[in-house]
Amino acid sequence: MKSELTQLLAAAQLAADRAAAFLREQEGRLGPESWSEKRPSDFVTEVDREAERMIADVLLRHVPGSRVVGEELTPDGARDGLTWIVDPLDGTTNFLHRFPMYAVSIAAVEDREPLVGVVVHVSAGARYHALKGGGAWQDGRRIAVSAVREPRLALVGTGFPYSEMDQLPLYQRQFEAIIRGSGGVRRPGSAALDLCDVAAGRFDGFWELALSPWDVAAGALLVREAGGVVTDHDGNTDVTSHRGSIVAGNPAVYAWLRDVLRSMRDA
Ligand code: 2AM
Ligand code: CA
Repeated sequence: MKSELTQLLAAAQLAADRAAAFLREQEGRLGPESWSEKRPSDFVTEVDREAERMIADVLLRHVPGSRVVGEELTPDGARDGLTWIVDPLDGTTNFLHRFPMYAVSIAAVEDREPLVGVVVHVSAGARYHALKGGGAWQDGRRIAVSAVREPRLALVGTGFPYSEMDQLPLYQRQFEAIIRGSGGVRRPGSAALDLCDVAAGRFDGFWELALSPWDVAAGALLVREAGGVVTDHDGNTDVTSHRGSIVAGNPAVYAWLRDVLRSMRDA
């Protein structure tokens, strides 16, 4: 099993590195005439699709019999057996504006359980990975969630609603409670990187209302292997099989965030 995971990791890293090199080369080349909107404010370009083709090609060649569920080309693919959950470009809006918070995210999942996660922060050249039972790592160094326990000292990441605007009133209530109770709130714009920031202990917690499996599959394994907790706002641990809410953090800050989110919903 261990050597199997190592092989999956090698394939995911190769695929992510290739896509990251391509994205680095393409940054700043796409004018607004080539951005298309999937939903209001949800942009995609030929660069997202080409990066996903490159990734799928490497993964399927190195791991025959596996499947790919990717944001742009195969979002509704079947998930039985070993399945790769791929976001070729997490943070497309940032990429289009040359704001440096965007990433490649690849996870291997079996029976809804992430086995391997790889995230590459393209402009920083930082490479994150986690193996189920094998810890979380940044550039070859083991990472761990923070030891901050008190909410008023916590730095909390979030993502604003961007397409599903009917969620804005609920989000604004959550935002007010968390900004009042925490040490600070940040919104970088790539959920995969936000979860890496939790795993590395820079963020003490993170929440968002609606994310897709490819935004969070790799990052969730990173957080868990770094000693943190990730669930949806109801406490369910399966965050890779459908779109839904997310809350993550070191165990203490996660517990506080979940209590706040629960009280907002019940209010
Ligand atoms: P994406 O770039 O792969 O679509 C954070 O809010 C998450 O939502 C990101 O991981 C991002 O993933 C997705 N997202 C889609 N459109 C967005 C937008 N206009 N602004 C911010 N995030 C967006
Ligand atoms: Ca994407």
